[in-house]
Amino acid sequence: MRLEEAAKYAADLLHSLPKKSKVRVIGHVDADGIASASIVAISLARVGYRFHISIEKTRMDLIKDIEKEENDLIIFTDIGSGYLKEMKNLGCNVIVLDHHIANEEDIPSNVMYVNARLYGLDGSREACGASVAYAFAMALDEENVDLSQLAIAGMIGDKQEIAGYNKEIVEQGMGEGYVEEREEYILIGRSLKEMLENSLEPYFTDFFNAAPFLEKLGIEPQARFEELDEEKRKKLLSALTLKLIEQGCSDVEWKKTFYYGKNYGNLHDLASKLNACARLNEAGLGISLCLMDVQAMDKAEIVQEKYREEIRKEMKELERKEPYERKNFIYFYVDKASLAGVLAGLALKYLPKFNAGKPVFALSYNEMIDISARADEKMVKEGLNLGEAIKRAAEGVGGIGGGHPIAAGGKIPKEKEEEFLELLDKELEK
Ligand SMILES: [Mn+2]
Repeated sequence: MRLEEAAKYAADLLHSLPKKSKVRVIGHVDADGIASASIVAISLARVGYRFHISIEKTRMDLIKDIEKEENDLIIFTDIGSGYLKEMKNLGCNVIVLDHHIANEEDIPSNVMYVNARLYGLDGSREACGASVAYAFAMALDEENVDLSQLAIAGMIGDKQEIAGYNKEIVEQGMGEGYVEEREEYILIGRSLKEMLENSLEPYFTDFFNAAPFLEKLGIEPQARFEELDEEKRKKLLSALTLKLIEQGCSDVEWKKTFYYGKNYGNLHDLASKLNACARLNEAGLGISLCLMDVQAMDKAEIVQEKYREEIRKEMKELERKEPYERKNFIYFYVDKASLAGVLAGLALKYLPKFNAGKPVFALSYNEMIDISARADEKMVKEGLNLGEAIKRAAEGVGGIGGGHPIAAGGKIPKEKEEEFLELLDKELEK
C-alpha cells in the first residue's frame, strides 16, 4: 500500500463521523509538529469539523491525561508512535499521522496508524510528520494542495531531504503555483557585520565583533553581501570557508536552494519561527502563524529573535567551556532543556572542542535529567543510531528515550546519571 492510500482510509474514517463530532488534534512540540497539526486543523475546518488542538512534549503521562477527556476522534500528528499500546485506553477512534520509529505489533484495534515508514518511505529523510499530515489533507480534498507550503516548513524543521514523498509534495506545490524554488546566497539580507555576528548556521567562533575581520579583507562592515562585486564576494567566501575549516567544519554551502510559499514567504524562515515558538512555549502562536493570523507574524518575529539571542548567548559560553568526554561520546550541561538539542548540534558542527568524531549529548537538570543528542551523517552512515541507543540506555535506568539515528532525546531520573552514562557508552560501542 502507498502512503496516499493509507491516508485515504484515515480520511474515510473522519468522513464516517458526524460533523458535530469532537475532534482532538495533538501535535508534537517542534516546527514539524506545529506545521502538521496546522495542516490537519486547516483541512478539518475546510470540511466543516470542529476541533481542539494542543501541542505536546513527549512525556510519560500524555495518554493518561487525554484519557480524561471526551473525544470522538483523536488525531496525533508527528507524535504518538511511542504510545501505541496505551492508546487502546483512549476509548475512541484514533488516527496517528507520524514518521517516527514504532513497534507495529503494539497497534490496538481503535488506532488507524499511518506512518510513512510502513509504506516504503525513509521516515528520517523522505517524509516528516507534516508530509504525512499533508497526505491526509489531500485525501480529504485535493484543493488542500496549498498546504504543501506548511508541509515543506515541516520538512525543513526536521532537516529532511527533498526526496521520496517530500519531493512529490514540493512538485505538487510548485505545479499549482504555491511553491517556488530559488537559488540564493545564505548571507543576503542584513549588513555583513550583523550577519556574521548573528549567524547560527553556520556559527562563527570569536565573532563578538566581526568588523576587524571584514576590514582586513577590505570590506566595509556595513555593506550587504548583495552589494559586493564578484571579486570581493569570492574573497569573503574563501576567508569564511577557511575560518570554518579551522573550526572543524568543512561542508558549508554558501549558495542554497530556498523554498518560498505564495502565502508564507520564505519557508525556511517560517520553519525557524515555528521552531522558536515551540522552544519558547509559544506553540499557540506558531499555530496562529500557520493559520495566517495577521498579528501572529510580528509576534513570531520577536519570539524568533529572542530564541536566537538565547542560543547565541549559550554558544558564546560553550566556546569557553571544556566538554566532558567518554569513550564513545562527548557531553556537556545546559540550564535550559529547550535549547539542549540545538546547542548539541551546533557545538558538534562548529566548536572544535566538541568535534571529536563522536556524538554530542546535552544534559539538563529539571525534575528529571533531560537529554538531547546530535550526531552527523558520517556517524549515521557508519551505523550509529542515537534514537535506539538513548532508548535502551534510558529505559535501562527507568527513563524514556528515542528519536532518530541523527537526533534523539530522553529523560532519566536524577540519581541515575552515572549509570545512564555508562550504559550509553556501552550502547554506542556496538
Ligand atoms: Mn517530525
